[in-house]
Amino acid sequence: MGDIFNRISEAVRYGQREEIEKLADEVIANKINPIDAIQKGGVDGLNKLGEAFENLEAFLPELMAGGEAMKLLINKLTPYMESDKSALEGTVVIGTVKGDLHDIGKNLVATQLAVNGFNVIDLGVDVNNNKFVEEAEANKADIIALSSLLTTSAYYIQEFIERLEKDGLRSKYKIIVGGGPIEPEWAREIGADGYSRTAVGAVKVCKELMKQDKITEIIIGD
Ligand code: B12
Repeated sequence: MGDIFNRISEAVRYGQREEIEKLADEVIANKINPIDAIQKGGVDGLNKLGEAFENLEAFLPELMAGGEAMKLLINKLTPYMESDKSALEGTVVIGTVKGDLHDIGKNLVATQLAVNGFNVIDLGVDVNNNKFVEEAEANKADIIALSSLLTTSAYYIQEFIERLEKDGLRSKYKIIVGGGPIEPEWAREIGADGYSRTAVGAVKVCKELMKQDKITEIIIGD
């Protein structure tokens, strides 16, 4: 099984879409858990690509090709994800914050929440703080989920929480944050209610958040 994850990782790292098509079919045919294929294969490949980009061994076109290959993998495997929609868990408004166009991780979190019974309103990328508030109010959201992959855009998460406090809306919503540069310690510092490094962990955190009226200590997922 490790071998197929390595092959997926390599195909994403080098943006090989045709290879991804074949590997996704192999995952489906062999009934391999699609989440494992995405996490242990695809995410690993993107991490390697990210490192290469940092070391000037890969450039923007490669970054884009890798992102596209990953999206293809996710699109092909999403219909095969196990779903548990026994009861409506709650409503989550999710988006990638202002200035940030990365949406692969955010989409994974949104999909996992949706297949696990949450009503998910996905605002897309480059979402400004007004939009998060407007949509949360309009959809009577329980949870607002913010994703950031850039150190520069992560600051808007902090600004968002401060703004909710100022507007007297903070206690109305549970806030969960995540994305590459976000560390759990920072999430705690800025007053978020939940944090997770993975999409599966995000579901657990959101379920836990729905059980509690008042969050006294941040809930950290895996
Ligand atoms: C693919 C990619 C791109 C693609 C994005 C395609 C797309 N549609 O998303 C493109 C080519 C567009 C891109 C552009 C840029 N990128 Co880029 N990109 C990446 C790369 C390689 C992978 C990101 C990814 O999708 N990872 C896989 C997903 C599944 O992981 P994830 O997003 O972290 O999500 C997981 C968790 O974090 C968590 N999660 C995510 N969101 C949330 C939200 C909540 C609420 C919760 C609970 C959890 C959670 O769950 C997810 C599932 O496991 C990363 C490197 C890396 N290792 O991350 C660089 C990286 C993020 N990019 C980087 C940079 C610098 C850029 C550019 C500025 C490059 C440039 N010079 O133009 C631009 C910025 C564009 C913009 N304004 O946003 C840097 C950021 C450095 C920093 N800390 O600020 C990185 C880290 C690369 C590097 N090592 O230098 N990029």
